[in-house]
Amino acid sequence: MTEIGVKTITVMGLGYVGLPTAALLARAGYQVRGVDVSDRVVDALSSGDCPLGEPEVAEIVKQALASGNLTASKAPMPADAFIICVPTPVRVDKTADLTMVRAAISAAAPAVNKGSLIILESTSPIGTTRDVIGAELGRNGLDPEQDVDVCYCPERVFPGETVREILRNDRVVGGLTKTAAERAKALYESFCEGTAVTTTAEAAEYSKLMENSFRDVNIALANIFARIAEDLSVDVQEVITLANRHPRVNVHKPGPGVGGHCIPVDPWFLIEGAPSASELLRISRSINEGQAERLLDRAEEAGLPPKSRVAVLGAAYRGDLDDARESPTEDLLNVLQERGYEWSVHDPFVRYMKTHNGVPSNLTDDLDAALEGVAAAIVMTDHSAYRAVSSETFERMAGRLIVDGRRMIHEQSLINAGFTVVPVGAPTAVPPATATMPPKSADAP
Ligand code: SAJ
Repeated sequence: MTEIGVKTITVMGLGYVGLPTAALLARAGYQVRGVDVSDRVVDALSSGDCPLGEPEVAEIVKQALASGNLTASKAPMPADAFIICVPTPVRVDKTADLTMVRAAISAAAPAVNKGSLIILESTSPIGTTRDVIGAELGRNGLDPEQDVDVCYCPERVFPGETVREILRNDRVVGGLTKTAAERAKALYESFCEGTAVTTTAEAAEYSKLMENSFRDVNIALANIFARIAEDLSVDVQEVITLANRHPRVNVHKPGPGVGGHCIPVDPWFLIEGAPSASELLRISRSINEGQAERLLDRAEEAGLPPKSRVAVLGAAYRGDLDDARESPTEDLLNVLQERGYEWSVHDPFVRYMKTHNGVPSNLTDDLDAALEGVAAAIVMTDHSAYRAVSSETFERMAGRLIVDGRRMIHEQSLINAGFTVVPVGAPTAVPPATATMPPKSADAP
């Protein structure tokens, strides 16, 4: 540990990346002080509890607190290293909001001494490490290249697999100087199994934005393939399987859009930095943002009565998570509101969903109640539980229309039971004349 020159570490921001990182560092023997602006987070940790729900994270956090190597507070203290893991959202106008990075470094800077290592992990526009972190340290009398070691090392965790991903993924470590990068590399390799690859701060910032933009563009391409298939009455799912047999082709999965805290946000940092060169990124964003509305358009074409009541299945942005940040379900709720529909949103895990412009989420964990009497069900999240929903469960709907934004449901058995199914990436399927007739037909579309 001494060759890294780090025994004490302050982690600024105890969210889904900062807290598990702090706990893993504590487990590796460092004295870690976690700092957060939230009373709720600091109070929970001070009482030995973990404010995050992911079981593996909760376990290592509780162990780290019990060992005494991890403590939490609202105020930064001097330390050998500082790691900043705070959110970097986009504003309504899609420009980067670096307020929390600025607040974190300005709170930490008075506690930074000569020789400290400062690492930014938050996904950030190119130049942030130098222009925000370095500049603030400069204002506090420290030369960011001579007096301290300043680095950018983007987090790369996949929610739901956080601990494994922190430990196993390779890291990109970009320094304002080579010495800074080498020191941060040694720190990460002291508690992670992955290799830390050194580069400049700007290349490291760009690599993170490139990774998530790559995914956004590829999902947009899959969604375009889905739209073509819908228009030409082909099933895209089968065609993707065929195309992916080619050794250099990997078509992604079409769906109701792209959610999460990173992929719908990060391309905007590149678009803002280089607007004329980023046309493909902008188009991809607009394709992915338009998927939810397209599902509703197709439901209406299939007979969804105007201004009726629908059940939205899934609030989370990805299956089997309790995370609804930037979820495509919010895009759908916005369009449902605009067009005068009523709805309830079922989710087995999400208990709270932040929506904008006063649009209510009407969230419930009772699937039967959500489906009771509605004109249609719209599947938005690939929760495993939705695979098992039977046609009997859907029978409590008043209408017989099911939109499958994830290709999750047992399409054929539902069609046989008399339901019309609108699958993403395939033409609308209507039941055969011999299908089981609905027990109640009052409001059926
Ligand atoms: N999705 C599709 N089709 C696909 C894959 C995903 O529609 O083929 C949708 C998902 O349902 C979800 C969204 O895209 O709504 C994003 O999900 P995701 O599984 O791609 O990833 P995230 O946002 O949970 O995590 C990503 C990961 N980045 C990459 O895979 C390049 C993760 O490794 C990053 O650490 C994380 O963003 C982050 O924090 O940046």
